[in-house]
Amino acid sequence: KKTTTAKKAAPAPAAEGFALDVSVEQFKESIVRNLNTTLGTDAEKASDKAWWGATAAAVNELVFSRLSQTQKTHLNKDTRAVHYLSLEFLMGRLMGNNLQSLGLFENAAQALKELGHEITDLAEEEPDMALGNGGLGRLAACFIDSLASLNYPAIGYGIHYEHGLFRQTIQQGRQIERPDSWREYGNPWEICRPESTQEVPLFGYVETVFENDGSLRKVWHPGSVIKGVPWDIPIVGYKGTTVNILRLWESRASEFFDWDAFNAGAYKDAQGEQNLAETVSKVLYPNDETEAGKQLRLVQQYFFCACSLKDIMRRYKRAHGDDFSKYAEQIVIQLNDTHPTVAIPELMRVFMDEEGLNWEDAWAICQQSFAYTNHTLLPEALEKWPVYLFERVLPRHLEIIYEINRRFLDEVEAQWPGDDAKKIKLSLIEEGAQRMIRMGNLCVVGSYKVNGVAAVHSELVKADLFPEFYEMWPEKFVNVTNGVTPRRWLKACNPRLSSLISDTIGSDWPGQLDKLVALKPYADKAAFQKKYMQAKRENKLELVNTIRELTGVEVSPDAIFDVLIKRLHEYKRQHLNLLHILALYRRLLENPNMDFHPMVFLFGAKAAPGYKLAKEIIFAINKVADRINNDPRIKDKLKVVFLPNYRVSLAEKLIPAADLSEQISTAGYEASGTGNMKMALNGALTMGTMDGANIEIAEEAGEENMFIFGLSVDEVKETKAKGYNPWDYYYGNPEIKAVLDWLDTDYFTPGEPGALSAIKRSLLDGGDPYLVLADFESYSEAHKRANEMYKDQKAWAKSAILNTAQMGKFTSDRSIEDYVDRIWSLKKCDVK
Ligand code: AZC
Repeated sequence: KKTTTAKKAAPAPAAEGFALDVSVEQFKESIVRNLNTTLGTDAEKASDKAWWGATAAAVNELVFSRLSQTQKTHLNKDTRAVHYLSLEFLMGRLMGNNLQSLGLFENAAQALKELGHEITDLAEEEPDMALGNGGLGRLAACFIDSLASLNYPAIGYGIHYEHGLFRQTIQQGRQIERPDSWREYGNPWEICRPESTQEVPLFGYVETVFENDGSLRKVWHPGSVIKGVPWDIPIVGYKGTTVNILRLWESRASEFFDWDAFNAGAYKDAQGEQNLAETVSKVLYPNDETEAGKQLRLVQQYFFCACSLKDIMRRYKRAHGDDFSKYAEQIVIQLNDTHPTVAIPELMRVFMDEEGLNWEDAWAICQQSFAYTNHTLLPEALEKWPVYLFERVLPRHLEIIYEINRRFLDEVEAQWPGDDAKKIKLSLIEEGAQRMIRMGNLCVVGSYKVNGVAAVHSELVKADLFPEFYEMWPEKFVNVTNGVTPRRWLKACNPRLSSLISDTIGSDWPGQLDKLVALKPYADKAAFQKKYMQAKRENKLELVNTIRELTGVEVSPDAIFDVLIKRLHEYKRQHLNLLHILALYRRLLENPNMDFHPMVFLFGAKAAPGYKLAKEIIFAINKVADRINNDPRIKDKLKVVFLPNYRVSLAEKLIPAADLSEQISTAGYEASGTGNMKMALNGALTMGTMDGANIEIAEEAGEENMFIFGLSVDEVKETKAKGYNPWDYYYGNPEIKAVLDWLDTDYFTPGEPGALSAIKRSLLDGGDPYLVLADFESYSEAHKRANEMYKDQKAWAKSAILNTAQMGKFTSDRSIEDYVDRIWSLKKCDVK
């Protein structure tokens, strides 16, 4: 009987159980070799940027083989896959995450140290990939991380913007926008795939061909064609076996040119449209929740949808040829908001005009292939496109939309016979001075599932946004509460807390976040509390340095760090926080010995360049900060810091250091929020309204471990229905009156009285649409509770630990499993 005899040499001790077998020595060798062969320099003269590039190249050596292995496996097994169409992917930096996923972070750090470099310093050399605005784009990034980590076949499709979200600087207190040139000097993480280039038709006209057999055929003669060149970013799953891709399309001018159409007069502005080809993927639209309403934005949307569908079709045909009976079985296309809606009529066009299917067959496949995620109820964010624009840019798609609408309105007639008001309300076309296409309605009609992003939001989608559609197709509507990847948002960004957790309960939690509940018994233990608060304090000390470097403001780590980081929007109510800061400032001026634990209020926010009031709020925060930070009378009790250029990599520094997490939207307006999850996971206590996912965070963490305030969703509705009058609060609460009147003086803007009045005007003359004044008192009371509780460090530590312990639900892995169960029906595919 043969037993194993050969004694294998023990592999070099790896930092993690799952880590690749790459020793520190091997990593060093790879970095130095790449310094020579990839970067063309050497260890003596290499810049930090080159060292970073060489480290990235060393990581890629490990990633690329897994990438091809994954692609081969998916091809051979011919698995059903999800195609995540999103105009935004807010990836941030990739080095830390890729190393974490491969289990090589410690070895890489050690290798670099032995070569004379700190990995944390080199990490700063990497520009953020900021191809998104905010929550929606970051969610897409967390989702593709989880899809790969859970071994699901998936591909993300988006645009390879030359410029991501603008870089924000602050000058004299005001936001200045500068272009973001993230790949000016190349990007080591991406691979260009010219062999998969696609052509995208635009403009022109539609010809009706009368066939001899009496049938009709539609032929689109495009006025111009642009090229889409794909760039692939490998997405390394946690523990590294699946490497999926994010495929981003870049636009280029095409050699192909329809001279016939041109001569026939369909191609009007040759020069303009030639330029268009190069500009389609130039910039990300910096509008969060409102639409640019520009032709270029529509072209962007169509461009990336058309390229992606062609790519999907190419892969489908490789396995199934022209037999489309398996299309919906193999392919699910998730629409991240309405931005990729035009994919629906595009797939209809491809099936009918290019593949020869009839309407019924084509429509049946479409309706079983698309699913749509709604991210907001704000009416200004619900996309509508003028009919004339479609007529010009996508004439064939307009015809198809009309036909979808005609058939859909027949269904409406069947459901509500003779009810014309219903038809007017539900029609895909909004009638009026300017006829508009309602993209949300088209999404609901063309998709087999529609989901909101938190429980309360999904209920409002059914009850308020699409009530008739819900009546027609109740089974279409589902909820999938958002989540965040714990790999980036705890393991990588908060190494101190991460090691403490792993030392206490083991290291499985990044892949199974509900394991964190094992921390609960430690919440009461003095020794653990001490270590937990020590990690927080060290994170705060690090942030103190960052704040000094970025703003010159000196803050104390002993103060409560109160953090409000998100896009600037009235509904998110940064100005509620500001008014409360003014109230605290007054109270301290009146009574400098007031019983109050010192606080540092930290803000990070970009405003859409055209959003005037949002920019005025940024200006006001900065002016108030200047005054307060330099007022010796209250010194050190209150500090206000606006950190410029808020982005993913800055969030990674702020979140681990937060004591209080400000989640103060008007109830019913924040669909979910994801920053709320990140901060609670890292042990910040939420100061929040009962809105979005805050409600579910309260269910998990316990209301006693948060500071809940303000009107509920129903109370907000009631208040508005009764006829809300902000003046009642102005005259009814002397503190509100005092802080609002303060904005009219020149106290914060010497020599310029009224420079901050825009906020007061919006709250009084403007009617205070987001009920800032109605929630002010309750907010102020909640802050008193928080301040009081912080003095009892044990009680605070216990609540903070219980937050971390009970955030398991909010891993994006759980969100993805919910999508799989409720919408995608995918199967895991193991990659060897
Ligand atoms: C955001 C929602 O405002 C936020 O509540 C949610 O958590 C996030 O999506 C992810 O679902 N919406 C957007 O970012 N919207 C746009 C157009 O950017």
